[in-house]
Amino acid sequence: MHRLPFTFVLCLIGARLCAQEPVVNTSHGHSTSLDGAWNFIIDPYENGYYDYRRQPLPDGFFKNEKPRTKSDRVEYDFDTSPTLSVPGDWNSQLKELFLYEGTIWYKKSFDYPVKNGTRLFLRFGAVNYSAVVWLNGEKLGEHTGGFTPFSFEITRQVKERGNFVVVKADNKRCLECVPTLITDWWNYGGLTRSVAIIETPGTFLEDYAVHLKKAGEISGWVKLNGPRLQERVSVEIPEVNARISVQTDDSGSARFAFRAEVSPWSPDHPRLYRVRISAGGDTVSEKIGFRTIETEGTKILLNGRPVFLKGICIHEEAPFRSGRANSREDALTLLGWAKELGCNFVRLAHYPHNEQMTLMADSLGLMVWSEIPVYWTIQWENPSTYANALNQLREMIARDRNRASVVLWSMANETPLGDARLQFLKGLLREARHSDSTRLLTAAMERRYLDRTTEMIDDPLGEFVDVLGCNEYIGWYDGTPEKADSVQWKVAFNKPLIMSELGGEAPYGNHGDSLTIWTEEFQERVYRHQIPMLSRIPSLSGMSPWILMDFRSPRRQLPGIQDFHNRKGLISDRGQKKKAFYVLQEFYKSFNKDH
Ligand code: GCB
Repeated sequence: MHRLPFTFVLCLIGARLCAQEPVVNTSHGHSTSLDGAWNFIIDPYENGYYDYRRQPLPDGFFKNEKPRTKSDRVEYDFDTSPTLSVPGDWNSQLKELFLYEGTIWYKKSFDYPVKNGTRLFLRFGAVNYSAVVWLNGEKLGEHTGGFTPFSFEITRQVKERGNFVVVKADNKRCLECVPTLITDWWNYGGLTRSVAIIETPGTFLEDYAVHLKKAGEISGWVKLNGPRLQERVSVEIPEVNARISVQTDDSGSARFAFRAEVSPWSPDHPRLYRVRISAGGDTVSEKIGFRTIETEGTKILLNGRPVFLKGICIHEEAPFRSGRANSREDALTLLGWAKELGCNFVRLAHYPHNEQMTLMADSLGLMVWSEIPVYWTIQWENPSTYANALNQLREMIARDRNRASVVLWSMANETPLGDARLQFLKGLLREARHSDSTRLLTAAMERRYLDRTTEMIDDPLGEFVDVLGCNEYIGWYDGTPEKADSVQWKVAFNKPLIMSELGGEAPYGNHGDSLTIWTEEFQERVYRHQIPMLSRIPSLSGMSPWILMDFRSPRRQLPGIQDFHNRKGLISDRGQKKKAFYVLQEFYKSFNKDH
């Protein structure tokens, strides 16, 4: 809850990391979209930023200058430059940008009916990877991390007419970045998510949490931002006639707890209630579900009852067209397929997905694993890499802390053992626990062989998470599918286990016998041997095979088979279901381990 000092510390560690501003959420009533066509300039040499000695330019592209006389030499012009659609990655919009990694400048003009007494924030749903933002030629700030929202206050700068926002977006990969140089997904660049101006009163509800503490009891907190921090705050759930009023302290914070007979949210019953919070002149209103999630030994309990997480992994890849998914329709298609598969759970890999996904998961009834892109080999000893990961974690939680669907925050995927890595991840776990005690914490870990038929899960990180995640590829990277028949699993911790990845690749429509690699029949065979093996693991509390739909990856080039796609999807990127889809569907529809 102590957002400002915390942000300040982070910004000291990782100087360029953060917009030192609250992540203003879209639940605020008045929001004006800046989505649509933005002019752009491709700038691989960063001409708009540095001079020829690589010194910062005082009059860079951010000034959006026009020649004043006919003799003036200005070598760029946003207004006669082409446009890109926002939200949208640049790689999928222009052939020349398919493999582009570097800087692109974006510009959008707008008018705004300025009102006295209100505050304005410019909010970006996400920019991959780093963004520098100017309004009317004045720098607002910078942000690092490609998958989380950020905002800047623009109250002072906005005029009635002729405003222009300029964004320098840069998706160059780097060793110290999060994620780092190597991933198995496409490095889609640009303003991949919506941009909006959010209007608030002078003092507004910066952040709040409303959760089910136990049956019949709601608890939470609010945090105000502005000149009048001591206010009465009311929280109400009109449908059940429940309401409380509390007073904030001089830091603008208040905690509350009150009785409310809400019916709990679950995948079978994804009940959401309109919740209204008012403080001073500000009101937010959103639909929130109420549930509890905890562990007991090797079980996961949803609303106090054991639940088996029947899941699937998903990348934020757009169905039917290429590129990043970003709309409500994309979310409905992807999560609709997960429902059809028989899932009650999805792992949103390997970074926070756009907010339509968690909103849709709330309303369709799917539990969610949400993660930050601490993937493979991060610079564990670099303090600014740590500050960056911590900031992404903080922003992920700030955006989705009121989504009932999100039951697991994951810190990392397949990271190599070592002390620096353990300290790094323990730090992230501490932060996640501190800022949100209403979810379980996990990480997708690796396993090792004790002997040819015994798999061991004993990563020391296991001691610090609530739920163990483990990726394994028996039958694909690891032996034949039949190898699964004799493998036994040992787990060093008395905790629930989710097999967070497994699978094999096949392009849709590539048929042959089940011994022939890359065929749908081979992929189906992997699943047929995995399922009985998994069913023998007593502490297994869930699974999320890899992956719902094929996705683009620069690592996957095999012509005619992969063509820059990881083909482990159960569904092709054109929506065609492969044979393995039906194997998993049959298992999920018939299996009931919730006891
Ligand atoms: C993994 C990674 C995932 C890859 C997948 C694969 O273990 O976690 O990002 O895409 O394997 O297909 O190899």
